[in-house]
Amino acid sequence: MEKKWWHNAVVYQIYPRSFMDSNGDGIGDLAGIISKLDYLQQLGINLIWLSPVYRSPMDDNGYDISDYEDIAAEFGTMAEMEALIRQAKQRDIHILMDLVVNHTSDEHPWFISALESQDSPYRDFYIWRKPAADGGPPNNFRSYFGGSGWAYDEASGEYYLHQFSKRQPDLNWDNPRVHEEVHAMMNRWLDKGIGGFRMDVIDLIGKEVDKQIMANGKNLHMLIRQMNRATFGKGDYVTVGEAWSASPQDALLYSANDREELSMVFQFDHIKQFWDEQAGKWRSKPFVLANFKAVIEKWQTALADRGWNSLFWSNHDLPRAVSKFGDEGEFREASAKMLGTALHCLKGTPYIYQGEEIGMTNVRYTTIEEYRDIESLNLYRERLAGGVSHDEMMTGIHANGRDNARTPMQWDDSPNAGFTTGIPWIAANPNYREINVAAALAEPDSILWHYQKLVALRKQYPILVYGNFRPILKEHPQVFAWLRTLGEERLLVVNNFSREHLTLDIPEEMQAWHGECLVSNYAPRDALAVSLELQPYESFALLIGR
Ligand code: TEU
Ligand code: CA
Repeated sequence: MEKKWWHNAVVYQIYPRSFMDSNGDGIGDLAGIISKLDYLQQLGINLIWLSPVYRSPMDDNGYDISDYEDIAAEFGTMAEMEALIRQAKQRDIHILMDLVVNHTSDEHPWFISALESQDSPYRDFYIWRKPAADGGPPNNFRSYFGGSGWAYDEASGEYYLHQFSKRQPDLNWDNPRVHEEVHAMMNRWLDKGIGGFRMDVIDLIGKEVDKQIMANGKNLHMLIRQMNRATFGKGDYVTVGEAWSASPQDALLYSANDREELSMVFQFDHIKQFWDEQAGKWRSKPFVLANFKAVIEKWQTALADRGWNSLFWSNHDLPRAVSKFGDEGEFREASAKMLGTALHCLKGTPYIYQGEEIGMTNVRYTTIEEYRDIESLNLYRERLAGGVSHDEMMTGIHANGRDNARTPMQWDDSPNAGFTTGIPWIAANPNYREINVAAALAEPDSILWHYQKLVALRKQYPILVYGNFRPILKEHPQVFAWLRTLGEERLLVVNNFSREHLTLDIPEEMQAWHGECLVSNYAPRDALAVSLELQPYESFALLIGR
């Protein structure tokens, strides 16, 4: 496959509101991020996915943009944004801006103009429909954030589409002028020296509204290819599209080398397997390793050398990795390191979500008033009105609510985890006193140094980047193991995803294998045998000698 500069890079996702507050207003900001660039350089990452910092009324914490080319006052100034790009690049770190163009904020000038008159030149930047015969919404499409996906505009007697909050009107990608405006904005950002884009719900921009086809519409890949050719395709940029609907076949359409679309996509099969068929994320199913293995094997095999996987446990919309896939109690450290090794030894680009590198956990606020996320707050109200109990909904929010990932980054054991000298916009997880960067830096055997080692391995061992993936011990209910092969080289990766002490029988052809242990969360293993006694959550990667 054609090699790319970013193939051995690791991405670190920053949710700016919660990363570091520099001015005591309780809200993270750009100056705070700049103050932590040395920390990120020490971790060894090369790319930062920066969640939105653009001007926004913050209805959805910045995923509702009112000016794509100015910075929200609470995050700082454009001068600070340009300083961040510059100072990151001095550390060989490139910024991926978050491109949110399925919708704007209702305070964007385009939408304000569209509301003023049906003759506005921006009216058909959005999606308007007449009421249904009964005067209600044009159809029964539901918003992801609760309620109808249509909002009524009194002045014109029409409804506009909003797949997310009613303050996030969907853009009309059937309108070529929308393409022109978005492409021009993207090129101005590329001219500022960014490294590329993360693309919010990119699978939704080709929607066929009247057929209620919202994801994977017929024009989707044409629109992305057009965007590629008009903007980032002119350089060696990194682009990752968020595609909740993507199958492996879709992912090849987005990311195959010859497609001139994106570098890779985020797919969510390993996330959705926790979601209940009826109640979705609000009734969480237990983690079943067999299902997880099947999903990872499917994706590793399908993309192989033809596309490129993104690899992630969490992001700003998802629960914390160690709480979801590992153990947040007795084996928090061991399981967090195992999850790091497992992810970073797969084929694709690993994403570290802020705080994952120190094993931050989910939060369990006791009242709904402590939560901030519009999705949780809206669905709490809607589901309780529908008869769901407070306790059931709080259990769902504790398991899968987005604020799990949005509590302040835990820098040290000072008040508010060293995130702010003021009152944080959302309360810090009380466990910051034990779980924080300062403690991790001081502990040679911490999750943090384990992550630093994983990031470095990717630069040292091409087999981690380009090695083929072949699952082994496929039927084992607690162990997820595989081989990476590149030419004559073989890397064996073994992960005990359970809290059990296990006797692992080794396949006969592998029993004499030995070599260099690249990484382990217990004593290094440099040789196999007839069987191995695995510790709880033990994981290791063994580069097999000839
Ligand atoms: O998320 C898309 C999205 O669909 C998720 O919000 C998902 O539906 C939800 O978390 C599952 O319950 C993107 C952004 O990542 C998210 O933060 C925004 O809220 C959303 O789009 C709208 O921009
Ligand atoms: Ca601040």
